[in-house]
Amino acid sequence: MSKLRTLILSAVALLGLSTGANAATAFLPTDDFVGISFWLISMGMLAATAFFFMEQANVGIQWRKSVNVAGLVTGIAFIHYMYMRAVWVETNDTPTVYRYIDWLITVPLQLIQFYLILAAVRKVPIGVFWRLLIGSLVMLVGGYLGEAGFIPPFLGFVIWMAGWLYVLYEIFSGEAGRAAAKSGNRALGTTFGALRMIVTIGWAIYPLGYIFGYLTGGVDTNTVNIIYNLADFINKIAFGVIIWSCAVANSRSR
Ligand SMILES: *C/C=C(C)/C=C/C=C(C)/C=C/C1=C(C)CCCC1(C)C
Repeated sequence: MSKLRTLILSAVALLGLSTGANAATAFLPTDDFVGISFWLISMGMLAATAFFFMEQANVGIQWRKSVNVAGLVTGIAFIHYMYMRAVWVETNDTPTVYRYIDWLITVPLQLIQFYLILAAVRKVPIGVFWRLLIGSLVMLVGGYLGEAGFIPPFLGFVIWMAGWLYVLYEIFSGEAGRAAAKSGNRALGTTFGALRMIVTIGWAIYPLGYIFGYLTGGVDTNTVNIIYNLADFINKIAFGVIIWSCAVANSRSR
């Protein structure tokens, strides 16, 4: 049985090696720094995913959902990074469609985290969950329709901004923000504040990449991709780590 497995694994490995027909384009050149950033971030996503899922065992039961969702976000991003990396290394093109599919799934999951971490320490109305979900979907659909040319790009940008501002309102001064302020939980207050800063400042990196990449004369694919990759590191991995540390702090004090 184990011999058979070794045989199958070797066959798969050989097949994998032999499909890299054109070494010049199929492998990462030493001076392709954008490609290197794709590799680094994809491995970071893998490590973060394994870490969050393993840490399930070390947090209180009411925090497992949040730490789980953090792992789902980096896991989904990891799979997309494998594809984005291949598109970049083989064609030097921006893998827009993979990014948007990734955002379509991970952005709503991340906003739902605000609901989940509140729900871990107190009662929260379910309306908070729905408003965060709907706000994030409005944002993403607007952005995609604009970038894909179904509606004028400027209109897409405006819809994005509207959805984003709505979400910011909810987490700063809306029901979610007020619930966090009233929670009386120190670790939650700090965490909620840090996550809010990520959604405000960390997320602003994407439109900056968009402006530097697309709106400053010609399309600079290097800049767009390196900025988006860096942003994903902060907004997905660091975001998850902050949630995890809050979960650990709260589990210990119980
Ligand atoms: C994990 C991925 C995340 C958190 C992605 C966030 C993406 C954005 C905040 C994108 C924003 C954009 C605008 C505000 C204007 C139009 C261009 C976009 C789509 C880059």
